[in-house]
Amino acid sequence: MEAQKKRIFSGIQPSGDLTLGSYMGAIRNWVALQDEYDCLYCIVDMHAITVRQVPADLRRRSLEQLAQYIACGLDPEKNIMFIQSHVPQHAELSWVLGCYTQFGELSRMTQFKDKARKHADNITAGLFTYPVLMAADILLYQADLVPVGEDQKQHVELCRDIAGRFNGVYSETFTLPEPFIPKVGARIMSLTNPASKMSKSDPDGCVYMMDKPEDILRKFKRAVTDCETAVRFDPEQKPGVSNLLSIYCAATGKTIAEAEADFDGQGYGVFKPAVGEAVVELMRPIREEATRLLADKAYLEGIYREGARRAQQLAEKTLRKVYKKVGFVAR
Ligand code: ATP
Ligand code: LTN
Repeated sequence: MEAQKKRIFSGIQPSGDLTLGSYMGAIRNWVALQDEYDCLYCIVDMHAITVRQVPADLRRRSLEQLAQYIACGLDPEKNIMFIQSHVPQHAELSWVLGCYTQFGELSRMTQFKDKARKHADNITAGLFTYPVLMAADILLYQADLVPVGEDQKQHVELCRDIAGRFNGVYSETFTLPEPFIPKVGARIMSLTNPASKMSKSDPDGCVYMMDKPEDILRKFKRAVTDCETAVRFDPEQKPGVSNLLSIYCAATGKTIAEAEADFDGQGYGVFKPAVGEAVVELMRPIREEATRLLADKAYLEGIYREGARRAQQLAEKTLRKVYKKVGFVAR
């Protein structure tokens, strides 16, 4: 009999169009892992409303995101792909887990602190408890591995702590998940401000997966560098150039040393467009395929409906166990 495959869960918020960061930090790994693992890939729309969204945009982007997942190479036959709000068990488990999470733990989350600063006029309870919902996402499916970018490591660690605590109070209930963070591309920085992460809800300095080739090239030509000319990897002294080198390596599969050698003695005038070209070629087939898929709404609907059905079956098993352990009367 074939050994049980390990399980993966990951998700992205439909809070903006997907970026080069979402691709290099997360989706690319999802594709690489889909054969070896039993995978669930989610469109986490409930997380997206922790900051204000325009309803029509949220709806459109959720569908676009599914098309982009598939265009990146995720096979709907191999993976369960679904929309978070279609599986009510996420909200249900989130409530329970919130009762096993400390206020102090949530207060220390850097993403909360960052977003609270950015949305100072709308710091909601949802934004604060965001990591609890994320823990529910992961624990509902007993995931072993969570492929994410560097910025999400703290949330996955909190998820482990919550799971460990629950298991300790009751008995073994949840699998403790590990973050899976890529070696190259784990933290792509903004092209206009290399001190901050490239983030889809921060359009400045962002390269979107669906950007046209000429827009991608223009953004790279304008990318912030420094006043030297040497193409050298040095994140402290040369954050802009180092970020471009990381992107170039992630796009071409070259090592940093090989990339530095490629541009030895050549200035930024050659280097920046070359990085742009590498990204254009990486994104071209994805953009074309996503555009094609988006024209077929019935196909996409079939995938997310079937995904939700399969996800619910798995989620319900865990939720029943949890409800029983905490002492709820069986329905
Ligand atoms: P938002 O701006 O709404 O917070 P975001 O662009 O930061 O969104 P998320 O939806 O939070 O993106 O992240 C999706 C996935 O992509 C996560 O696994 C995250 O770690 C990864 N990711 C996001 N941005 C980057 C980046 N700049 N570099 C590497 N990985 C990233
Ligand atoms: N918080 C993640 C999105 C997310 C997620 C998850 C990632 C929500 N639930 C579960 C992995 C596993 C983010 O990318 N900002």
